Amino acid sequence: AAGLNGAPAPFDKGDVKIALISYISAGDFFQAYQAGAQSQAKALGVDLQIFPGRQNAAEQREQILQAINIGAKAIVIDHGQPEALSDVVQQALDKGIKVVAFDVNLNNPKIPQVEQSDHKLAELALQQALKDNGTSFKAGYVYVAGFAPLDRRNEVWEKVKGANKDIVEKARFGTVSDTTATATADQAKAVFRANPDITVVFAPYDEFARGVKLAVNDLGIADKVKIYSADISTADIQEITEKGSPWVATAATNPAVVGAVSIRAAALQLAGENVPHQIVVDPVLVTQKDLRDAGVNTIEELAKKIPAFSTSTAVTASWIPSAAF
Ligand code: SR1
Repeated sequence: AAGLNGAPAPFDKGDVKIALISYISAGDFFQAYQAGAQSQAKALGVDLQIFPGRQNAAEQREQILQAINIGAKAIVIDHGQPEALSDVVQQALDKGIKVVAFDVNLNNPKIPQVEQSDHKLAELALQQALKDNGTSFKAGYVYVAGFAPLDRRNEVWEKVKGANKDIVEKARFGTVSDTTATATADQAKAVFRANPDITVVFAPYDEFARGVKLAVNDLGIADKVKIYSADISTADIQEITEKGSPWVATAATNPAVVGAVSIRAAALQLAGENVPHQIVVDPVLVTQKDLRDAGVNTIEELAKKIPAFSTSTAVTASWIPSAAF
C-alpha cells in the first residue's frame, strides 16, 4: 500500500536500511559516487550505511556479512572481485536481501548491474585522440586488468588499435591502490624515459591520468604528450585547464548521478517494481578547449552547461524524490 507521501512499502514507514559496500574509497570518483548515493538515500528517507573499501577482497566479504547482520534490506556493491564475493552475495539473496552491483560483474539474473557505458566512454575519449593526433602515433596505455569498467574500456582500445595499425602501443602500465596516482606516476616516468617517442597516453581512469600528468610535468615534456582519460571532478577540471596542461580530454559521467542511480535501483527492487538487468548511465566528452572556452572551473559549473551531466532518467519512479547534488 502507498504511504502518505505516495511511497510504497517498505518506504511508507521509514526505517529502511541499505548498505553500500565499496571496494575502492580513495579518489574523487568514489567520494562523489558515495555522496550521490547518500543524497538519494536521504531524499528517500533511507538509512544508508557506507562501508569504506580498502581494495581488500577479504574485508569486502566481511562487510557484506556485517550488512546482513545489521538488517540491511538491500546491499549495493561498488566494484570488487566477483570470485571473492559470489558465496556471500548468495547468502544475502537467500535471506531475501536485494542486491545491486556497480562495476562488478556478479553474473546473477537477480542482481541489476549498473555501469557507465564504458564502451561509449572509451570511444568518446579515443575518437578525440584520433581527431587530435591522426591515426599514426606511439602510445602509452594505462590499464589494470580485472576491474570490470577498465576491462570494458580495454575492449575498445584493442578495437581502435586493430583498426589503426599505425597506432603503436609502446608501453602498458598502471597500478590500482590507495595511492594510484603517485604509483602510476612513478611507472609513467620510467615508461617515458624508455620511450621518448610516446606522444599520446590513454589513461581511462582519472587517477591514472593524474599520475601520468605528474610524470609528464616532472620530466618537462608537457608540450610533447597528450593525455586522454575517463572521469571528471572539480580537481580534475583544474588540472585539465591549467596553463600548459597535457591532459586534453576526458569522457565522463557525473559519479554522484551514478551513486543516486544505484540507490534507486535498490529502492525499486525493495518496492517490488521491475528493474532492468543492465542499467546504464551515459558519459559525455569534455575537452580542455570546451572547459577553457566556457570558463568552467567546477563540477557544478559543468553540470549547468551540460544538463545531461547532472541527471539520469534511469530507474526512477514518481514516488522517488530527486537527489540534491
Ligand atoms: C579501478 S576502476 C576505476 C573506474 O571505476 C569507475 O568506473 C570510474 O569511472 C573509474 O574510472
